[in-house]
Amino acid sequence: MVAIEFTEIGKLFSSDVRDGTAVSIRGWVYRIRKLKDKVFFLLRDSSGVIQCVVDKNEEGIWEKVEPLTIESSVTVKGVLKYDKRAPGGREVHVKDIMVVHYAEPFPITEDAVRSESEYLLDVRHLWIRSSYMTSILKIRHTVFEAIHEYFRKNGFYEVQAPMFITAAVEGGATLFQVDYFGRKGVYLTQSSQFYLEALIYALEKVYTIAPSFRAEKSRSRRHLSEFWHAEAEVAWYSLKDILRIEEELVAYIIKKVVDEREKELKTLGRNVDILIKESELPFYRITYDEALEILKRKGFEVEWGDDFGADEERALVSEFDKPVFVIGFPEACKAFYHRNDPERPEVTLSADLLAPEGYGEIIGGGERIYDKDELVKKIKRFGLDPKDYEWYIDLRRYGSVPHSGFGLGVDRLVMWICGLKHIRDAIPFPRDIRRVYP
Ligand code: NSS
Repeated sequence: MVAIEFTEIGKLFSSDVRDGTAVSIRGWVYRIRKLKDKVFFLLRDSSGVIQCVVDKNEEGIWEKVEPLTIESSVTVKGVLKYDKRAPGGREVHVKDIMVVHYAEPFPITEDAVRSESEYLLDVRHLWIRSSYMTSILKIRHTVFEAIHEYFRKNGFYEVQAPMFITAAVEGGATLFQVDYFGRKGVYLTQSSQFYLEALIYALEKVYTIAPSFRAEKSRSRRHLSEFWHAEAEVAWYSLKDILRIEEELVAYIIKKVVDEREKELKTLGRNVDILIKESELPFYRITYDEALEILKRKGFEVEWGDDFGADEERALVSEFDKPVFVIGFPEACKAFYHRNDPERPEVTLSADLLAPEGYGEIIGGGERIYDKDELVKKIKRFGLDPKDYEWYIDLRRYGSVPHSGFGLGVDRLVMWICGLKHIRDAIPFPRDIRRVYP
């Protein structure tokens, strides 16, 4: 058998493919329109969509095309024609077709799509083929690529941390317990941070991209129970140093997406100019105290020491046209590992990065406690048992250094970049309190 070369459908729209070129393409039937003497169907592959036309006079083809169904898989030989009436100005006149699989009636109807129903989540394994989801998935791909690029260009080592762990990083309330060979006290990780902290003593600048797990008991537009976490940790770095890395990283990612994914952003109806403006450096920096003043002015009943929820964050970021760092949260708002400010011990040397347009927190980070006694005291102050954190405390026994790090919620970043209403569309197979299927 002679191997046939197939052209990517997206490439058929490039200027060097001339009218009248013979082409072979393959893919899935996206839409069909059957007339008396012609059948039009849109064929899609991962690179694009093109209209195909079958004439009734084409012998041996008509019988194969008449029973075609949405999502049937086919290979097509034909001639590329320029035609203003076709979407994108080009179409393929089919000269031969092989139907690899006649699909059963596709269950996703236009009504289901319009209603944006839960049903689309039940059939997520099929819905990911839509142009909406495909555009998001391509942007997400570019986001991951940009994260790796940024860190690698800036001297970070990529590392991997375990997913089975024995003590909470971000508080016991959202821990998933697992049955680990019958042993108690084993959980899914909430963050790779503590392992990155161990690794800086070998590699100084480290990062990882991995899932984190949180038993988030409420449903929200921006929480998943399994999310993708890009985390970095750097020896010798202060809060100020790490904020610079955070903003550079976010700006780098957005620039790459804008450069390489304009078509996908447009498909999603995302305003690219706004994104470009939003990624201009530096980002804004305000203190927790200033944030509190803004919220009070806007009528929120918040007191010093309160953490901000989604509503407060939305109100805050509406004041800014770029991301904003909120710096110096009170001790009680943040996990125990945050270093308290020696000049003002009631606040931590921490910062959240809030995304504009109502999206809110996408990064949490700051300086870590590096003095052993200070750490043990704070663990106790938080009602935790130092025994559970023995190896972590150990890091403060052997050449401890000041260090800082952060965690970026990649799905939240994708949600913002794509302009999505709900985080679950930012990830192919979302997991939340109600959903572990498909
Ligand atoms: O809880 S965080 O604010 N911080 C940490 O986990 C640190 N241990 C990270 C570090 O310094 N290495 O979470 C960090 C980010 C947060 O800003 C969100 O963007 C995202 O992780 N995040 C989530 N995304 C989706 N769903 C859920 N449930 C979620 N929780 C946090």
